[in-house]
Amino acid sequence: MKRLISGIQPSGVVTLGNYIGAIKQFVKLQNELSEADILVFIADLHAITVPQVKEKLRKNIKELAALYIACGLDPSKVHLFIQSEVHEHNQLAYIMECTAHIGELERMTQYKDKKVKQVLGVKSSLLTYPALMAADILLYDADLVPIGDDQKQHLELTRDLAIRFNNTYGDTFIVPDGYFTKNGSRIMSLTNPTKKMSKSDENPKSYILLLDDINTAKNKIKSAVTDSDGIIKYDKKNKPGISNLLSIYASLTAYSVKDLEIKYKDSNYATFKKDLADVIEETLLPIQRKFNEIINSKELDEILDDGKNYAKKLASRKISKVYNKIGLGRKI
Ligand code: ATP
Ligand code: LTN
Repeated sequence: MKRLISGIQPSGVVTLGNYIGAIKQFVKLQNELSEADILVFIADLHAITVPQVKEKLRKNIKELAALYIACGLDPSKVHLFIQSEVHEHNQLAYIMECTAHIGELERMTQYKDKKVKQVLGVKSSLLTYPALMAADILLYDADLVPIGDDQKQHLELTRDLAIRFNNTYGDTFIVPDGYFTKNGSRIMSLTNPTKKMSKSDENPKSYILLLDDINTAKNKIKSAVTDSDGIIKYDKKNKPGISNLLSIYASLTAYSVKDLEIKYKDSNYATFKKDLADVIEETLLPIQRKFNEIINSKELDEILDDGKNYAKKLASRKISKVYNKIGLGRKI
């Protein structure tokens, strides 16, 4: 039986980028791989590598849980849990820190990008972040990890750490593969289409949040940065803005980018953007409706309790095995 795992940080409300690059893939895999064991979690420990406000963090955790379900994750098929409630993640993260080299952590693009934005000083956990991510994955012997393109480097490192540990202590971890969507693995910012869309961006016009007011979301599409030649054609290098909007459109509908280029051959950007804004509305409305139904329900807590119990069972077994391999404590 294949096992899949993935997580999202509750560092803000989920963006359309997170939805297309990650959550939509989880839902697709859940429906296609009926035999697979799927774990999805809220990566709250990852969120505190940069400063968070307590009340906001709690709200984001709960909302992310509800959004996962509102986007179509089926709790009868997927184990949904909160990372910090399964303490073995921290235990294995330390072992991964003892496996990783500082040089390979310093090479991570996400570290380099986020480091320069930290006005109150860079926390050491921002550097060791990939060790925790490796732990999240290896703790469960996951075979497949659905993620966006920006996490490719972290997954490569996870594989290297698994192989290194196995070579040192004997076969312990499964070496996981990434799973990426062909279209939409990197949705770009609406205000600067050479940068990825990110929920922690300081400019709210750069992203669409799944909980954005519908008209606000539609206006963000209408004011998205494009070029001035007016031709609706995918050309990532020379026309990054319109290419990004084409990727978004294709990811949310049955059209391919090629179909859209033909459909809008004789149209202008305003018409194209208006239609895409309608697609965004059709995407967000049912998600928001379901979100409002479950955000304050008892059911949501029960789902998270069940998920936690399941994850703990797997994680505690694995961490004992790892400690034994290394020779920590006494043999059990
Ligand atoms: P932050 O801004 O706090 O760094 P983020 O919005 O970049 O957060 P994460 O929580 O780090 O999002 O990512 C969750 C998942 O969403 C990951 O699998 C990641 O690869 C994917 N993802 C994030 N941003 C995008 C994007 N712009 N396009 C496609 N996938 C994305
Ligand atoms: N680092 C990821 C979130 C994340 C994750 C994971 C994804 C943390 N642990 C394990 C897949 C598997 C990010 O998107 N920033």
